[in-house]
Amino acid sequence: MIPPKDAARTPKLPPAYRLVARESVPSTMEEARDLADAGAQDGTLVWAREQLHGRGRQGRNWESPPGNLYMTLILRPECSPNQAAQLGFAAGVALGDAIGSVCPPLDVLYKWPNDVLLNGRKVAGVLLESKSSADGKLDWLLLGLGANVESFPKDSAYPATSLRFEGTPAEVTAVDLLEAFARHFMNWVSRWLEEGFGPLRNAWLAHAAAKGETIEVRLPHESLTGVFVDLDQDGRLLLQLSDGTLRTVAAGDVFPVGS
Ligand code: BT5
Repeated sequence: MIPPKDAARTPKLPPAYRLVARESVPSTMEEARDLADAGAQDGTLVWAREQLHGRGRQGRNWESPPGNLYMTLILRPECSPNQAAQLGFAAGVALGDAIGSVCPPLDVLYKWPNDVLLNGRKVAGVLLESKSSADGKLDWLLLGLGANVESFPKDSAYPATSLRFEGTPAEVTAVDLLEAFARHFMNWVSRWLEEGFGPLRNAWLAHAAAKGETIEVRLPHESLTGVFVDLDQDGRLLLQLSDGTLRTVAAGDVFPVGS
């Protein structure tokens, strides 16, 4: 008989990663930042079973009870900070691949910039933070990933979901998802290093949510409504406004119109 998988086991990651496993932390971002500042090497991955103060972009809250996946990866790619932001797409697509490899067939879509949706609801989000030296060279990039395996908040700004809610059997745990993610992410990073953003951009666009549809993009001081036409070569959103002009958006929050 095959023994039931132990949800409490420690993840086994490919040798390119160095796992730092924690039970409970305020946020894996802070843990990773301290390690990065102390010189931790590329591939150091901070993983926690729960976060007490998990955060999203713009200082928003990220609900982080035990059972879901919370991790931050320290990366030191030799590229500009702008190019490094493309790794957020690698995280989204790698998580989509990971879901495809450990869960029953699910309708995975990517929501700009780096969210992953299941049946139209957010299952995962990515948070990127970086530090550059005075000459503009990237020192480190922190890639934070939160993915809902067991539970999700009921009152989020964008409707949320979890793998379990979408029918993934109880045997599949956050540890399984992390292991699968780590493998796929590594492959996408190698491809990105060798071939640039093109293949990643294509993979993302092939499952992009709301492409060709009218969307609302909320920016810090304004809100834009237009058709999501394309991603540019750097991963920025191209939006066609009602007067026909094209607007390039580097950061913002996408919602269906009128939501
Ligand atoms: C994100 O922000 O989507 C990035 C989330 C990154 C979380 C990871 S967990 C590991 C690492 N350590 C951290 O402390 N953070 C990273 P954003 O697009 O700003 O989404 C935040 C918004 O999503 C919130 O304002 C809520 O409305 C909603 N939300 C909060 N918790 C959620 C959850 N668990 N699932 C889905 N939506 C959530």
